[in-house]
Amino acid sequence: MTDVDKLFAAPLPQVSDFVFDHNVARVFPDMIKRSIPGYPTIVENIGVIAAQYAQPDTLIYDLGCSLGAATQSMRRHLRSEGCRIIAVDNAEAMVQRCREYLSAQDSMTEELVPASVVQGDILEVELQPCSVVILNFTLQFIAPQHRLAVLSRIRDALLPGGVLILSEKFRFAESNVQHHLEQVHYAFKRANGYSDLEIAQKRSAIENVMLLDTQQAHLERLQAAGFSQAYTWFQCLNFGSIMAHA
Ligand code: GEK
Repeated sequence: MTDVDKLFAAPLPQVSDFVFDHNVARVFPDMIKRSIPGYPTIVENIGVIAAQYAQPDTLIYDLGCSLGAATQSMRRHLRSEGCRIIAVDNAEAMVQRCREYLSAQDSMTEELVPASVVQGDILEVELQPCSVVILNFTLQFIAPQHRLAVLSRIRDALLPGGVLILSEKFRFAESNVQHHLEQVHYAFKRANGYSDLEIAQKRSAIENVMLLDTQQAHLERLQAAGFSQAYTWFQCLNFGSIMAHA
């Protein structure tokens, strides 16, 4: 059971920077579904795409896994012999719960692809040769000056034929497009039961820790990291997901 996200419902004297602590982990599934338009579709199709590109006897990484939604989806879809998923997150609260969720999934379904959860920083974790890497709304929390290095390391670890799925909240270079999509995103959040106060306080909490790029900047950076081709396979308002081929 997950709790309803009320973290920003009451007026806060001072809004601190957002952290992935136990309070967030407790409400995370509710928070992310009510905040990211298209999230359930992206997560389900990460499983479908991973099943298409996973190679037998290879590793798959879910970097910034939170509670393991993408890992669980891949385990629902993957049939490749000998694959193993490594889910990584640096937040202890997320890692703890993610392990619980994955063992619950193990107890309900037989013969799932094995998955282990590692507490570690994406900037430091050593990546072994792999066929699929997931960065589902994680790169936006990495300091911009480190993003190219992260993508280059992923590119170097991917086997020929391997794929990276990169989902992000996008910024738009044209100010009126930015304005329209941002306003509709707030309407999406209001339609999901968030008040104007919750929306405003969450926005202040996140604005220093989640720094956004345009789709163009993502595609150019992927090219600079050595990916042969990258394109957007899904977009809903100002959120989307890119596939990048090794
Ligand atoms: C999902 N992928 O539900 N190293 C490791 N983890 C990190 C780092 C880092 N340097 N920085 C941030 N994180 C998930 C959702 S949430 C997105 C991903 C969101 C982790 C952080 O602890 C958090 O769990 C995750 O990245 C981002 O499919 O909350 O909008």
